[in-house]
Amino acid sequence: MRIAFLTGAGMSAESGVPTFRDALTGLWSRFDATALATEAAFRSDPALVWGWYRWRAAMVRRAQPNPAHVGIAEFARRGHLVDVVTQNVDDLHERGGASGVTHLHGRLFASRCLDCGTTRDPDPMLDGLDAIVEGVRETPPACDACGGPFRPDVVWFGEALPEDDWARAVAALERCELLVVVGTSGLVQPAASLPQLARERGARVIEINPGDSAVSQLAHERLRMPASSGIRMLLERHS
Ligand code: BV8
Ligand code: ZN
Repeated sequence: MRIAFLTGAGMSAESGVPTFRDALTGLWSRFDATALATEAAFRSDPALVWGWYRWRAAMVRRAQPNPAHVGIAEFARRGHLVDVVTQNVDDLHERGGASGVTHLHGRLFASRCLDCGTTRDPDPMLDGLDAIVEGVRETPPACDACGGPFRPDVVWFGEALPEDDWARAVAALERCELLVVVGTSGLVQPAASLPQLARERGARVIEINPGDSAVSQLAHERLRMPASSGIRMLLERHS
């Protein structure tokens, strides 16, 4: 079967990675994530925002893929044609065994110069991650080429999604027979418009989420449970 998985922050909740709905803690507790994840916030306080991404990178580095990540890779091992499209910037799908994952909103473990796009190897985002503690402001490194600040290689609010990743996601959702939407509130566009696309193409849509979301009404079936239980149930059903 050709299966597409569209995932959000709830996919990594059982790995201990807070969702975007979960309140921020410590230094960032007075901010909401959607405000911090903007170029304006970075320009007004680079050390605050860079520090936030470095902390998230350190936390994800310490986290492990959960049974839902591993279960999605199992579908491919069983011969299904699987496309994974994620809003998450973590690497837990890949560490769970999935290949060819489309990251709609970029990646945590990479950075580039805000002004000229220059990258650096080794990537400064990875530098000394094990020593990163929560709630620390950190000045982003300066670009060797233009002196501009390095920024995380993620898509901030108000920024366009990478065209090639978006095109891959649309193609995956248009050709799937089954779409499994896992752990997203369905509030962020244009990602939240993808389930409609699959449904219009005749795909069966199943949602896995303990709570209601903005895409629930698009689902033929709603599994009101955590990702790990929902993926296990579907694996048993498609064994
Ligand atoms: C753009 C990377 C234009 C950074 C992210 C008004 C109306 C409509 C749209 C807009 C609007 N105003 C602005 C917009 C556009 C905006 C948008 O949609 N805003 C929303 C908030 C209204 N979109 C943009 O800005 C996009 N760009 O529009 O550009 C443009 C176009 C052309 C040219 C120039 C410009 C860019 C959007 C991407 C932003 N970057 N991430 C970073 O990570 O720091 S978005 C980020 O937030 C995540 O990637 C993710 O997409 C989103 C969080 O949502 P979820 O993943 O769904 O997570 P959430 O916490 O919300 O929910 C968790 C769910 O899991 C819950 O439902 C919960 O019940 C469930 N759950 C919990 N535990 C479990 C579980 N499920 C299963 N198992 C569990 N155990
Ligand atoms: Zn530069």
